[in-house]
Amino acid sequence: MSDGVRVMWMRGGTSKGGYFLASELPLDTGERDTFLLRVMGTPDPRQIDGMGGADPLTSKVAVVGPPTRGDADVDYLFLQVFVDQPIVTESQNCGNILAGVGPFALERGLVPVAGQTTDVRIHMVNTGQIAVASVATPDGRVSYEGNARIDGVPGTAAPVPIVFRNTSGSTCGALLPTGNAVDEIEGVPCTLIDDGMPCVIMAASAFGLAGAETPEALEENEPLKVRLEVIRRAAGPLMNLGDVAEQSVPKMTLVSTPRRGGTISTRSFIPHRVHKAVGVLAAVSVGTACLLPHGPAREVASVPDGQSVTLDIEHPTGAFGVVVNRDAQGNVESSGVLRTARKLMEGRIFS
Ligand code: NQM
Repeated sequence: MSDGVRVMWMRGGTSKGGYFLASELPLDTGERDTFLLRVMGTPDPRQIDGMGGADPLTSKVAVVGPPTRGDADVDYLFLQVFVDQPIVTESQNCGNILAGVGPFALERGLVPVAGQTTDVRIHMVNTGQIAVASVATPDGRVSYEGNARIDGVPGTAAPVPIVFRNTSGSTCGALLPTGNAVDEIEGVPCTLIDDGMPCVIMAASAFGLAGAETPEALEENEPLKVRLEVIRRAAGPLMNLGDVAEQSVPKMTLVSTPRRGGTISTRSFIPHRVHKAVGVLAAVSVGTACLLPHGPAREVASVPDGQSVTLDIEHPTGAFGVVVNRDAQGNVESSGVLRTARKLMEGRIFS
């Protein structure tokens, strides 16, 4: 590693991390993970000796390479590098870092430019689904500039619309892995759901909260954090995730009535820090929970009518719109989200 490894640092949606070509990282996963821990400066709450930003949202890695299936243009493996524990996990997907994958693949020549915009079919290796991202490519190259605005990111950038199909049961094997819309864990009614991201959805009121608390206030609430972790550890095996002690799933989402005219209000523990916004596939999963016949989400949600609806998932720094298309039976067939991405730097990184 003395010559370093080529990397591009990018903002993807409301997250940030290092984008690597798979062929330029160590093949052995143990060696790869040791390298990535050094890259981020983990374990250390400040990540002072690395590039991580002392937050799970800025301690993320995309590994991108040629496709291993015929209906994709590229493979994308997401790796969450923990901040204060020496853990690199493949156990979750990330729809925010996903937003940078199309631009990165084009920049690295894995995919040719197709016109004013280029659709990149991304095989999300962690969970096995395809996402299609449309990247602005005027003048034959990626453009990061534009008028799209997403909550949680200042300013505007080129839009990166993304469509997901068949995200139901991506990791847990079924949308509702227990077969129930509601299960009770430690006396708290929970929806255990996976529409792209395993989430445990609970009413904020079940914890004596309003649901509009700041992330900082929630992170200071030690008894709450302890209780949520007990519920999370119990939910893991019920969701077919096994022992989740060292996994970053399931996400623990507290819901309440919308405050700003949206569909529902959320506060998400991911799983130990509180998200400053909400994850992409987590928002899709919360949106789908709002459409269930009953449960903690449905009870507080304000759901628009129709087969194709936009669900505005409110979060601490704004709202996240998920366009949901349902079949005649009401099952979610596909969902669409708007993200943006920005190339921040490229160079070589040393371990
Ligand atoms: O749910 C953070 C993020 C995410 C995940 C997390 C995400 C998603 O915002 O698809 O994007 O939940 O750890 O980057």
